[in-house]
Amino acid sequence: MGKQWDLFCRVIDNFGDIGVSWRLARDLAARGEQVRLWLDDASALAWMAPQGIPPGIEIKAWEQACRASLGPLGPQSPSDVVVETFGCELPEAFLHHMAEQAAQGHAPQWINLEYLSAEPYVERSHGLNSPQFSGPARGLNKTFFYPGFTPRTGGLLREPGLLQAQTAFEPQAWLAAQGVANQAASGERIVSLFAYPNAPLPQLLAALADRPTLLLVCAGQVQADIQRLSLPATLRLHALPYLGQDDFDRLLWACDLNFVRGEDSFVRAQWAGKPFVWQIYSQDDGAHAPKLEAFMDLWLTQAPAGLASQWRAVWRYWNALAREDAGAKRLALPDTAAGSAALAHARQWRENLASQPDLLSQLNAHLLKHSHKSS
Ligand code: TRH
Repeated sequence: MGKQWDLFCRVIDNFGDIGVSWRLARDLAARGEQVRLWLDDASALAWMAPQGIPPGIEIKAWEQACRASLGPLGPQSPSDVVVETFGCELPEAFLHHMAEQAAQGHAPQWINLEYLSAEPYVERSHGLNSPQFSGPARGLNKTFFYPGFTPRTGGLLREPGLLQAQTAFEPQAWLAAQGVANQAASGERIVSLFAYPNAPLPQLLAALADRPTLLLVCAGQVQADIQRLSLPATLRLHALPYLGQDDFDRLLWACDLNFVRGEDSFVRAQWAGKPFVWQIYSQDDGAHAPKLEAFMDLWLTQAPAGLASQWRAVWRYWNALAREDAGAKRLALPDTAAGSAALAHARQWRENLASQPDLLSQLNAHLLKHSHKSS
């Protein structure tokens, strides 16, 4: 019997919070753990999880964890691990419940799962403890767990069997199942688009006009916006419905180039081993600019110089961080076809990441190492 996990997720905006939490919950359940996933808004699961809720996962309403009458979660299922995603702040009633458990000699291990970044502070902050000196959780300890791209971070979510599933994947059959006509023989480039509404769409269309292209556009505002623009004659546009998370992954595997955003699709694009362009979640204080640069520095370390400068220009342009530059008046995409340097680099980056332990294995190792301190 696995551990009992309580995962807390607040949907701030978009789908990243629930997307990451849902992946983590599924990965836990697949490894035999028991998960209660507490959500303040579960509506996105209707499309993200079309097969329903797998055994081992229970969806709970956040509101229920706020009730003082929550009571013990049951002697059969006290929390072993509590995960607060992205500093979402646990309800006070639940903190009381954790303290009660601790008083009975079963203190849950408490993890704050942080946002993903390649910035240097991540290695410094990963694994830091925050002992609680006041409030309902006094006496408990919270540990900061940082995902990341290097061995001194918590790594990335990567469920067992992911790379094998990709190897067995048949893109043409998958595309046909989505109702996309097969024009592989014409040498058509296949591109996916998942972006924020401020992306420079006309410039993207211009950049894609140089060869026959199938553009698979994800559901949402951008899909409506791009359909109002005039399309190059060489471009076939296909509007996708909201896909289940597994099919979203397959979309990335099927394409020659993926435009992704936020956090979870950004990670999945890296696991796809295909060239990609990341649109970072923009912050009012501009904190996204150094975050984008830090990732590019790491990601491009082993890329050939020409490719590295092409990618930097494309990514900065796509993120509105260099449109004033003389050299970046338009989006100039690198070649991403079979045999290209961009594809070789994407594969080599994936290999580098896959040589590091995945996030959940690292989290479990951390919990095991520290379990004696909290029991
Ligand atoms: O939706 P996002 O922009 O989420 C963002 C980021 O997480 C950001 O860091 C955070 O601060 C902000 O939300 C609040 O992009 P992201 O992270 O890629 O999440 C999208 C999720 O939706 C991901 O799990 C993939 C999933 N998805 C599908 O499953 N099917 C689909 O059709 C689409 C379009 C997305």
